[in-house]
Amino acid sequence: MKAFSITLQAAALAAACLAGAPAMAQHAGAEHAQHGAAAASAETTEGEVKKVDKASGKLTIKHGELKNLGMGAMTMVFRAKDTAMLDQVKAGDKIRFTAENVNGALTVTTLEVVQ
Ligand SMILES: [Cu+2]
Repeated sequence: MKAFSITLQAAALAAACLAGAPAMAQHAGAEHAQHGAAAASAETTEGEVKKVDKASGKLTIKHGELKNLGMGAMTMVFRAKDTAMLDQVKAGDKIRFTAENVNGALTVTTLEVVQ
């Protein structure tokens, strides 16, 4: 009976590890994208600027799907890679941008206002 319950625990542990695997794979992918060669392959995504916070170097974007981050459409805060980006946009602007996971911070790495 004791051996049986230990086997169950081992199985539960294995299941937990498997459940964690896709998230780890995603992180590896995002980190890989930071290496120069793969960075260019990050697709641009359409978004709408909701808020620009120059003091904290962040901007809120209502964005479409971000395949490279495994993210669906949502409104969220991103860090700006370059604070100069924050001078290029204002709330209400339609943009095309690329976002990457830079050291754990979701960061807008390129940004272009759509006319
Ligand atoms: Cu998002």
